[in-house]
Amino acid sequence: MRLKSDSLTLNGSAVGALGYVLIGSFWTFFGRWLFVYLEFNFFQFMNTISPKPLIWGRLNSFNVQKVLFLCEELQIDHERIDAGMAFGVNKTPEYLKMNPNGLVPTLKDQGLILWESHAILRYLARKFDAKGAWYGTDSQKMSLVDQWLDWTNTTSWPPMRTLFWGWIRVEHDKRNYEELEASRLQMITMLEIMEAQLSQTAFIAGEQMSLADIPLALIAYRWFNIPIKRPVMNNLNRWYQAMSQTRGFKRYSSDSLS
Ligand SMILES: N[C@@H](CCC(=O)N[C@@H](CS)C(=O)NCC(=O)O)C(=O)O
Repeated sequence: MRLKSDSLTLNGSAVGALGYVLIGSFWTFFGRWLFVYLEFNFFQFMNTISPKPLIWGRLNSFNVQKVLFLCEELQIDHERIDAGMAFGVNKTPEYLKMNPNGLVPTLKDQGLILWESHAILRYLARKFDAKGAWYGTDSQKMSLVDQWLDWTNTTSWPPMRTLFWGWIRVEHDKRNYEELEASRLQMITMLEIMEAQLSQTAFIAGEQMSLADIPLALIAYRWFNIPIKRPVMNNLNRWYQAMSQTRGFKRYSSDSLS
């Protein structure tokens, strides 16, 4: 009788354990996906009834930080959804429908879906900065801002990206130190170009701070916060001090790098 009841208890526990395993596996495989799906649709729905711009992207992303920096400067009321790397989301079919690159950031604003961080910066400046303080109002000023924004993406970020990943996201025993040194030297060449410009103007595209200073300040933050040798550049330092006093920089670029 006792034996029978023990074996009944055992069977009950086994069924219970199996239940936990099944529920656990279900949650691991589908729960997170379901959560992402519901969150995604909730924010999409809210965006149809509220005019706030919606931004997908994680806080430690260089390209997302550019957009958030400007939102902070212009005090743009917005919603943000974590996406990218550990957060996932950016490879889901729903996200890929919006941004086929599967990268962050993506912006949704009143039916407009926009990717490419610099396109988003220009859009937000045109829409929320009526005086044109950040992008300019005449075509010459705007073209200079464009020039430096393009230069950042094509020329200045690639070596900094290698340095940043190598020093911050790769274990020390797996680092390619030769590649890191080559990127450090390339970065010095880039920064000398900035130093020369900043010896003539207060900011990179002229006498006023502009959109073009935002990505470069985020790059400079990375440059000054990795353990490398840096030549002294007085104009760059003066400009960097000015940039680090801005609200956008203080809010989105003062955390430790990750
Ligand atoms: N040219 C794009 C590049 C976007 C990009 O490379 N984003 C990175 C983050 S900085 C990304 O999405 N990485 C994949 C991930 O976070 O999962 C832009 O300027 O928006």
